[in-house]
Amino acid sequence: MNTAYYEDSKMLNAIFPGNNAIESAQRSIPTYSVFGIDTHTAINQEDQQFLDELIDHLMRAPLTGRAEKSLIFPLNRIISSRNNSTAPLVNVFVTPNEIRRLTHLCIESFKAQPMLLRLNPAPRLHIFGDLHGQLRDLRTQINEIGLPIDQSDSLQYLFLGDYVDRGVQSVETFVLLAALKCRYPRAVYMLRGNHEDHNTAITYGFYDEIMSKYANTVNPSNKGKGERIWLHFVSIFNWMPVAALIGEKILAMHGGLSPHLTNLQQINQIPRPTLTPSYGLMCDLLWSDPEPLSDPTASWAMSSRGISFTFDERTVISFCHRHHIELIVRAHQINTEMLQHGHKWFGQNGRLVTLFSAPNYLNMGNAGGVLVVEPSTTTANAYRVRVH
Ligand SMILES: [Mn+2]
Repeated sequence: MNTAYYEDSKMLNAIFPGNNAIESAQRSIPTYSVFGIDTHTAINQEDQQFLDELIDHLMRAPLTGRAEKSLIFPLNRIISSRNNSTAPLVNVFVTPNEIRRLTHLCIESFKAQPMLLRLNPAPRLHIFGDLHGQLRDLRTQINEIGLPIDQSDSLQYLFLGDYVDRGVQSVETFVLLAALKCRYPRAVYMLRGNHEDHNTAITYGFYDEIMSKYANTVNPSNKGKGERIWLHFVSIFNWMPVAALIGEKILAMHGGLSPHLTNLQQINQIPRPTLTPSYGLMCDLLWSDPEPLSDPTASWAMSSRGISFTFDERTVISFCHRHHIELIVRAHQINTEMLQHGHKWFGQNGRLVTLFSAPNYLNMGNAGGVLVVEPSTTTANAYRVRVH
């Protein structure tokens, strides 16, 4: 793996103007529990052991030699046209019982969190963009950064969604993250992407992956099993939070801003459980994109995706100014400008960055980007993008 570090001094100053500023911001954050982070979710010893074994199983399972057809499962039209990679997969199977048990823990854990998470970035927060079922790549990235247990409270993960679809190990990718999230509720945080939804994942691969892995129709006793597994995942999706406010300075979500967003507290008022609506605040947080607009008088435009909007840099700057936000971190896009480093700064002012963390996505040869937020109280505050 090729790893490079980027220090961006312009961003460094923009985000954390000085030690005093960040320290006072930290002082003003009393405890995690005030914000509804699920520290009070009691995980008993049996559940802990279950999660440890599941995590261990997924992290240690060997790779297959090469991607064999039988392991990619009967390819549907979308996947076969998009993924003909011969890279090895992880040779692992999660049982229906494991999924059932994890679903229960995971829903309880998400329920205990607000829709807008509030995190303190200290001491080290890693933010991931789209993953799309690439378990092998996710494991490599986690191995490089470390599991929370290895470094006791010294690192945190925030995942911005799109765990499923496109890639062929979406089940295992989501299960690994959900298990880590339940096992380490103060270190691992997950937001919902537009693919974590019944209407999207039924079309772009996840539903078909579940059916091919869990609905063996040759045995009549398996009737309905695939559907039940699918509903387990969808019921988790419907409880996932949609945005995170980090150190009161960085706002993170999967898609982007919304013309409906006038007060950050509106995010906490979105009712749950819910499918992702096709219009409105929640839809935009998961679906919108930044895009330079040709009309200098417009701030918002209809998205070419056929859902939600695009917004320009002036919208970003005025939003940041109004809500005292220094940086918006989002995912949801990969384009030719992102191939080399897996991320892209939007506009001239460095107020928005797009992350994409699935390397060689659909054989595009792209790098996967992971943002590291690292406030320091001893030296100049560090802020860097790590590129895999
Ligand atoms: Mn997306």
